[in-house]
Parts: sequence; structure tokens; C-alpha cells
Amino acid sequence: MRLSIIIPAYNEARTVEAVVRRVLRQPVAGVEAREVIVVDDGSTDTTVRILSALALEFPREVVLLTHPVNRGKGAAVRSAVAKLTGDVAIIQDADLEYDPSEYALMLEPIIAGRADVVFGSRFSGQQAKRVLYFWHYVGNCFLTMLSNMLTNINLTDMETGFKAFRADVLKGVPLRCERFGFEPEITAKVARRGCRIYEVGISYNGRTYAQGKKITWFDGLKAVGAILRYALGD
Ligand SMILES: Nc1nc2c(ncn2[C@@H]2O[C@H](COP(=O)(O)OP(=O)(O)OP(=O)(O)O)[C@@H](O)[C@H]2O)c(=O)[nH]1
Ligand SMILES: [Mg+2]
Repeated sequence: MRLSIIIPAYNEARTVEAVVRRVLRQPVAGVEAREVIVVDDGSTDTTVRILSALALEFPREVVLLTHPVNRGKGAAVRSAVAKLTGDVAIIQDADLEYDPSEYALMLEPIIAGRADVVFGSRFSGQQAKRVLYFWHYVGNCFLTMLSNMLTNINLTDMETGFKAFRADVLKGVPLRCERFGFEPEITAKVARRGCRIYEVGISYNGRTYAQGKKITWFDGLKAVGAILRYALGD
């Protein structure tokens, strides 16, 4: 099994090198080969310089794609999907909130042939989760519930950044959303296609705004729009 790890990165100079090195070091049961596709999404900090050095250091594993201007997470993931050569793909955010040591957990249902898509849930399972913002939690529950109502699936964490796919499934879903509407869009589209979706509990090392958290209530509002648009057939 060949694994493609997709890392969208926008102004993540603080963490992106640690993420890439951790991903490269991480053995994963059932995976013999891997590629790490990092997408610099028009960062204005030193992210692209850090990633260029890593691509030089690990020319066989690290593929660097760059967007000249910032376009958003959805666009960054799409650029990576167009280039990936693995049998399975996993999306790894560049900010260390999700732990590469849990790849085996995420991929097991796919490698065993039971699942097409696996969501890593921050709201179920026994793993340690950092206790953080109550109103973000309420917002996440609301977005997941709205998405579930319209797609008729029972996820506990639609907005999770930790998602794994059979590569042919990911390549077969036409994606349009440029920014964070990516999560509702992919969820609605895999649900509508009747993909076998699994969920596993993951740990969550959430960051604070002082540590670089960027998401705001406005992104939550836009997520509502994306849920309605994609669940209703766009
Ligand atoms: N915020 C943001 N992230 C982007 C963009 N393009 C790519 N990304 C990457 O997408 C991933 C998810 O973005 P995050 O900002 O961590 O989103 P989040 O986890 O929902 O929110 P916070 O961690 O709270 O900021 C990260 O790896 C980002 O670097 C973009 O235009 N804006
Ligand atoms: Mg994040």
C-alpha cells in the first residue's frame, strides 16, 4: 500500500517543519511506501522557504507544490489531489493539532477493505483531547448536526481536519470549494455517492489564538452556507 500525505500550509512557519519531519519518521502498519505532498498556499511568512529546504533534503518523499497567491484549504487540497500517486491519502493539517502517530488507526478500516473514507473524530473515543473553547465546541456540534440532517449520516465531527480516503474515491469526487467549505463539500459528496464512511476517535492537541489559531465565527457562518449548498446538490 502506498500512502499520500497531503499537507496544506498557509503561514505555518512555526510548526510546518516539525509536522513534515514527524510524518516522515512515522512508521505506519500496512504502508510500504509514502509521499508527502506539501502545498504552500501563498504564505507570506517563511513557510515556503522551510518547505523548499525539506523538499531538497528528502527529494524522494517530499513533493512541494506552491500557489503564488493564497487560495484557501480547499484549493490547496485540490492541487495535491491532482498530483497524488498513492493508493490511500490522508490530510494532515500543518499545525500539529492532529497526530501522525494515529495514521495506523485512521487507515485500518481502509486497509482492511471495510471503508472508503475515514473521519478522525475529536469528539469520540478514549484519546486525550485538549480542553479548549466551549463556544467552538457548540459551533462544531451545530455544523455537524446540520450536515448530518441534510446528508443522513451520523458523524460526530464533520469539520475535523483529519480525514483519510481511498485515493480513487478522492480523485473521483469533483471538488470546487476554495476555502474551508472544503470539509462540508467533501462530506456531502462522499455521503451522496454512498461511500462507506467510518469514524475513529483521535486525540486533539488544539491550539489557542496565541499559538496561531486562525478560525473565526465568520468561518463558522460560511460553513453553514457550504453545508446548505453542497448538501442540496451543488
Ligand atoms: N487558515 C487557512 N489555512 C489554510 C489556508 N490554505 C491552507 N491552509 C491550511 O489548512 C489547514 C487548516 O487550517 P487551520 O487554520 O489550521 O484551520 P483549523 O484547524 O480549522 O483552524 P485553526 O487551527 O483554529 O486556525 C492548515 O494546515 C493550514 O495551514 C488558508 O487560506 N487559510
Ligand atoms: Mg488547525
